[in-house]
Amino acid sequence: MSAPHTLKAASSAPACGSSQPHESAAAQVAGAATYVDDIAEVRGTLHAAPILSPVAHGRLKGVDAAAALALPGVRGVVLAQDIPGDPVLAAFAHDEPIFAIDTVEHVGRVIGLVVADTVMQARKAARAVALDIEALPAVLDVREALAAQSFVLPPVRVQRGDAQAGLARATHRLSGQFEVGGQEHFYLEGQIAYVLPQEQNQWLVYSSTQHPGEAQHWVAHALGVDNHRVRVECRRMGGGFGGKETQSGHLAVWAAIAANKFKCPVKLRLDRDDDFMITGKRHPFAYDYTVGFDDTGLITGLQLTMLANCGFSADLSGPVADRAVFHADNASFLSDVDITSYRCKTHTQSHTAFRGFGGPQGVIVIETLLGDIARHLGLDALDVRRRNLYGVTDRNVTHYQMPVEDNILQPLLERLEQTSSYRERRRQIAAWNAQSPVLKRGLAITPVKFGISFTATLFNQAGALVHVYTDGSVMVNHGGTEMGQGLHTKVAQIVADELGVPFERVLVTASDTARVPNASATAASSGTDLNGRAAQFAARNVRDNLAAFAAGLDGCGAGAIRFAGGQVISPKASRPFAEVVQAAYANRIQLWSDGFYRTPKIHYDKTTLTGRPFYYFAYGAACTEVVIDTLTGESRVLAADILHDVGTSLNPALDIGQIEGAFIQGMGWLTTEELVWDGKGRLATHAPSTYKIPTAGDVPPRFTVDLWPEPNREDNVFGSKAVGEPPFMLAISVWEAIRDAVAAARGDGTARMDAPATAERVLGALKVR
Ligand code: MTE
Ligand code: LUZ
Ligand code: MOS
Repeated sequence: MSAPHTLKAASSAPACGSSQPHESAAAQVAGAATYVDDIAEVRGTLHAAPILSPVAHGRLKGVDAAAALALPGVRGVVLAQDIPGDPVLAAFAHDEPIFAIDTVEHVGRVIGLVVADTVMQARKAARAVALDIEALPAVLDVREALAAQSFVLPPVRVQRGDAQAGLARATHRLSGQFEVGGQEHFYLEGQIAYVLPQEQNQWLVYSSTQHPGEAQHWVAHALGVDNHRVRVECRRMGGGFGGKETQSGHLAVWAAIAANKFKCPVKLRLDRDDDFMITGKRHPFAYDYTVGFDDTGLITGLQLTMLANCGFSADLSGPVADRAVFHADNASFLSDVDITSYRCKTHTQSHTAFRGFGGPQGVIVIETLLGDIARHLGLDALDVRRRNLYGVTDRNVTHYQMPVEDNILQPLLERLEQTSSYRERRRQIAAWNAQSPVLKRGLAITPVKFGISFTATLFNQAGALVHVYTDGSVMVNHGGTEMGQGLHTKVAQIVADELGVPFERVLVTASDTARVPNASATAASSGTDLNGRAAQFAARNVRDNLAAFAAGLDGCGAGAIRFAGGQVISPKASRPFAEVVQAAYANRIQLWSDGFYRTPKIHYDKTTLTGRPFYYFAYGAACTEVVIDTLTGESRVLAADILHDVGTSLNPALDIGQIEGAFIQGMGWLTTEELVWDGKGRLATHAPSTYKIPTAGDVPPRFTVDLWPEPNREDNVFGSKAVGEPPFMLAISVWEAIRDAVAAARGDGTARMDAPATAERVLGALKVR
């Protein structure tokens, strides 16, 4: 595998702040980047396929594998009784059997595996397993779940001020219900794990996972061994998007149980349909609201009930639903607010992390209400959004009691309003719509304010290892994982600058639980904030050792030594980095170190959801123009102009790529990506034939991304801000622009609709009663 590499001339300029190409880009386009399924299989590797429940809720009375066992290549089946350790997954809530034991709780629930010589033999045989299941009544809808008090976790209520009084003194009130659909992650590389038994009850696991440490812990718990016997490695994922934060761990556990039973390496790779049927998705939400406001559109009171469809188990639903509560304000100061969040248990897949992690389900409510308020009052929606914006010196504390200290919403919105020619286009669109009976255009600017830190405070820690070899080359290993977002590239940039060496001298290697233990998931957009800092600290330790050594050579203070341009520079001499490293090695100086980082300032009370859950906020805004066809309900995004805050960009190309990708992924969530479960709880949309993600052709013809030119006001690595998730919510401007177009077509100042705004829903919303 010799990838054609374009080696850039080693530059002496700092790496941070420059658009270094993604460390895997060349290998990826050449097909030479290794994913789990590309790892050469060890002789004797067996392949597994899952046995799935066809029933949403039922008593599992028997599994008859005789027909499957008679098929060619089949080695056997794996069921709950084959689990040597705890049959319940080591997930935080401890509420999920690894394989269904006596009940099945969703269509696609994994009951066990068939293991065979080839993957096709295993998949065919899995379908031949006869299941005896006595169907029970299934809860398929969140409102049914609420009525039945069917919850995976208890409800949470957050209040500030007096919502009832705020509603009572309002001149206007709107109440209603509203639903937002879920979303399939649709990572290009499906879920996969490859487990290899090693000597003396040790286990090597290759997993496409955002959380190797969790997979390690889960596998060890299921096998009944200590964590140190399980090593999990992940070089990269072909996309994760939150879908490999916990869901990937299930595959590792299932494959490990099979590997244990057959004493052979076992690979488990799901095909796309099974991946859809088995794994959790973005949580669908339903809402009940009453909002009160004055003649200017200022919200005086909000009563909100959020119903999160969590599926059959808790998984990450607690922190997801918490984040939805934390983002129900988005950019608006809510003086008097009362939010109740229900974590509903339904008989569907167990819904999980997905880019934004509940944030989008919070932000979309308030932005929808602001659009409705504007239309109700005949005001421009941007003016109403501005009217409710967080202040800088007052109206600057969130409903969960966190002061917003870094608010740049006002100038950011002002600049986007100018650069997008919002007012002018508003007039043009009104004139255009007046002469266009069938096609109608719509326009919207929506802001984003997204809290950065894991809401589960303990996860905000990271470790890293930096090794400097005697030739001056540098290897970094940290607890984060690469899923395409460019984390490894950014960490390499940070380490390169800390040591003053060219970017090309730094190599980031696969994530590995044997190198950095107890690492958090790469999630909550905090990959660079956490691991970048840990790696910086590790590199700093090595640099300090080298500085002390060089100071000794030249008889100066260590503080006088600089590292830049591949040189170690003292007041007396400038020496190549590799030369100093060699000399330091010869003098028995330590050339490698660990680094550890924990996010400062954060804390909060888990029962009242009050405190400072976030280190800082990332901001942004998007101006989107759409056109809808009132005869077919189809919509297209014509233009999107984005102004987004990444602090001081570590890598503008990667950051802009993240912003573009997040916007398009968010656009898919709100337009064409519709998950449909039928009356029996079967997911009817389980392949690209029926589930439509955006394609290259859906990218708006005009698509501009500008970065806000100010560093992070908190002390974060290089002055940067996290970028992975926040821009996802910029796509809510697509939703609001579509509703603006719907309102233009209806002409009565309303545009009620559930999300996503599929062609069918848009047509439905156009019907004037
Ligand atoms: N970008 C790509 N290309 N692929 C992904 O899977 N995941 C997103 C985001 N950007 C993702 C992505 C999600 S959900 C998160 S939380 C962050 O990347 C995680 O990486 P980071 O913390 O390093 O930004
Ligand atoms: N909190 C959060 C979390 O804000 N984002 C996450 O991805 C997450 N994952 C696990 C637990 N809490
Ligand atoms: Mo991202 S949803 O935090 O993996």
